[in-house]
Amino acid sequence: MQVNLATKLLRANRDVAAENRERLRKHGIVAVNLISSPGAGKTTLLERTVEALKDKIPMAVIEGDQYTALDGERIERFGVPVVQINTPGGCHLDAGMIATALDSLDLENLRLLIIENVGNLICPAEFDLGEGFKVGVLSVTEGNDKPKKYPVIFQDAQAAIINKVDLLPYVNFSLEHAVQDLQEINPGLKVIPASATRQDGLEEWFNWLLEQM
Ligand SMILES: Nc1nc2c(ncn2[C@@H]2O[C@H](COP(=O)(O)OP(=O)(O)OP(=O)(O)O)[C@@H](O)[C@H]2O)c(=O)[nH]1
Ligand SMILES: [Mg+2]
Repeated sequence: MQVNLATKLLRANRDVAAENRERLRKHGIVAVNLISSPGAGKTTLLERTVEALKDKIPMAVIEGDQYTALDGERIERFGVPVVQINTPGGCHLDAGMIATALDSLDLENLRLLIIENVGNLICPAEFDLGEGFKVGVLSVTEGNDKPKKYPVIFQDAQAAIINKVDLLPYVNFSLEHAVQDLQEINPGLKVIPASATRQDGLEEWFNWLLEQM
């Protein structure tokens, strides 16, 4: 019974995601679903991304968070449209939430939509939002075992950012090993080592994003 309910829920989500995807396609908008465990650096990466690209590409951000608007406020400072979605107790965004958020955005004048999912490496992976691309963020403080322990997001993603490489001298993490594991999980995955604070690897990330437009 429980299994059936979960299947129904995922099927209903998939239908709304397909509607979102079609709506975004009609408007020529590329949507990116940014997923990571809490604190891997999604909002910091977004801050750098918005700062670098907002004058080149009309963009908006959807911020998913369980309880606060803190991340939304961080992005709003850059003057791009932000829709904050709270999911009290919920560990992921779903397609219906994105459909509602799309209603409040000026889709005619957008080209890039970045969605920061709720910080969680497991639940968001199951829920298609209608995005064009999924990007997984892993940070070097999380440990080398994480891609293999939580592979679904990396299997489905088009790119993975290994963030916080500035901390490599202080943590027990092999970048080489992580790249190897990620590419074993998904041979087509674009892997970008980066530091959102020291700004390493960000040009490569921006260029990858621009190539998808
Ligand atoms: N050293 C270092 N710290 C970083 C880097 N990127 C982010 N941080 C720090 O990591 C912490 C969490 O960063 P956020 O960007 O808020 O992470 P997040 O993934 O958005 O977190 P949630 O939205 O809560 O899931 C903050 O203290 C950041 O300053 C980095 O490249 N290097
Ligand atoms: Mg965040």
